[in-house]
Amino acid sequence: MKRQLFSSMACLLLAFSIHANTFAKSRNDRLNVLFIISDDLTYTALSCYGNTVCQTPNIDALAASGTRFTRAYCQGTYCGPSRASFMSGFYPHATGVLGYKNPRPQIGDRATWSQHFKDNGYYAARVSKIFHMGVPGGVEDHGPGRDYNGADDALSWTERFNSPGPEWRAAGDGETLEGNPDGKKPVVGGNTFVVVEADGDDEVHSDGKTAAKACELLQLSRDQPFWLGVGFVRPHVPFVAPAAYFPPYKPYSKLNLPPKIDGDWDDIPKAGINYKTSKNMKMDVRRQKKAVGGYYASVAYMDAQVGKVLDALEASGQEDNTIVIFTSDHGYHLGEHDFWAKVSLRDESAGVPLIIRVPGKQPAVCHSFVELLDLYPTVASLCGLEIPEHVQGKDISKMLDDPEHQVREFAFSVAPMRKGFLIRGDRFAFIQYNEDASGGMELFDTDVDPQGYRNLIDEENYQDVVMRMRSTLTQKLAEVRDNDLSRDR
Ligand SMILES: [Ca+2]
Ligand SMILES: [Ca+2]
Repeated sequence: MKRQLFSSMACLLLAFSIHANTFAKSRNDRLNVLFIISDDLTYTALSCYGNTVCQTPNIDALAASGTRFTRAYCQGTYCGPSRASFMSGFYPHATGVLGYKNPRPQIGDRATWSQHFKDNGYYAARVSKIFHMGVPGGVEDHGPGRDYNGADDALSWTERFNSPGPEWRAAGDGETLEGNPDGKKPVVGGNTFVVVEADGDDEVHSDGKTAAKACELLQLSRDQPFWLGVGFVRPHVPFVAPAAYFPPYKPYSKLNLPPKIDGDWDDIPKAGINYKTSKNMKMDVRRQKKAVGGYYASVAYMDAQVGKVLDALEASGQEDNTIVIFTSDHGYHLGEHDFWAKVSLRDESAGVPLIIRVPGKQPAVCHSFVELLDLYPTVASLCGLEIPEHVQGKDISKMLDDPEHQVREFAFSVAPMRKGFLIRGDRFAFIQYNEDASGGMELFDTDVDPQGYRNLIDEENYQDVVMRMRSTLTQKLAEVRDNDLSRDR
């Protein structure tokens, strides 16, 4: 009797453990998501996008094993609006989130991208900057008790981690390039072009700490799939990296700058002259070249941190069931038209690098238009989750099987700071300032003028194109504004 009881209990235990195993297995069968985002990274700086000077072996390796998108665009050309958009699933003009705030007050209880995964049983975490954080101000290490969460959204995460670092105060050889023509200004903070060839190793700085924390999280075993966001702050200014990353770009004088064309600005409306230029930053050619070198060293340093995270993923044995995404919140000018930094709606600033690697899918290069807004629905679909009704992006997952697949005829991006709108079509790039175009317009024929030196807006032969683009923009804005939020009002 005793023996019988024991054996039936054993059966029960066995049955329970089989059930538990099946349960655990089915949960672990769900794909993990590793979302890596750099800050202010232009695709033009990456060797996998054709740069022959800047060295990015780790991002290149990821690109070679995944799908690299050549026409990916952000929805807002600086941190706040871009990040609020792809995390919330709404275009900037749908939520009214045009600045540096988190989108929660506007979106109510609608789930953000990571929150949707959290709600579906995922462990959702971020390390460092995913929603907006000021750089360097928001990540500068001011000691304990300081709130480093920036414009973050607590509901989006199971856990969140910040990575304070010394930023422009890092020990080393520093120089302020911007607004410093007589060279008398010390190294300063804020959104300023500063280069610091820093003492010490990777982990002195924010991104080194971010990589170390991400590696630690990847090594932990848990019974849930994960959605892990890893946000690097380089190459956002200040251009601070360990000195070891600088030698390939020195002497700075050997670096090339984009061509300077006489009269290039003559056909650009005032709002189209970027907010930072060689002229208003008072940067001579020496300083411009050093800005490029400092940017490249920051990119190389960030690339090395990406490598550590990808190595940790492989070492954890989860590479075969983890989707990896690498991108940036927007692009950056490195002297094209004597423009610097972000905000502009030209390709260098509105375009982003985008690599998506899904286990079991063939590597490819995809030239179809995609938007950062598409990541939320695409990754939800790849992981077998429903796509929430409010999400305005499109599922591009078919492109990962067939790189010829298309879901949109153009990409849409905005520069709220300039009341600027971009319709980036296959051949034509159209930019308009103010909804009534009172700030001017730009039209570039990228077939014959890929660098956008010649604004065709007043050319007689192109007036039908201008009309078509203007009406496309009006229609797109109307679509953006007709959404789950507006229908709720
Ligand atoms: Ca940014
Ligand atoms: Ca021009």
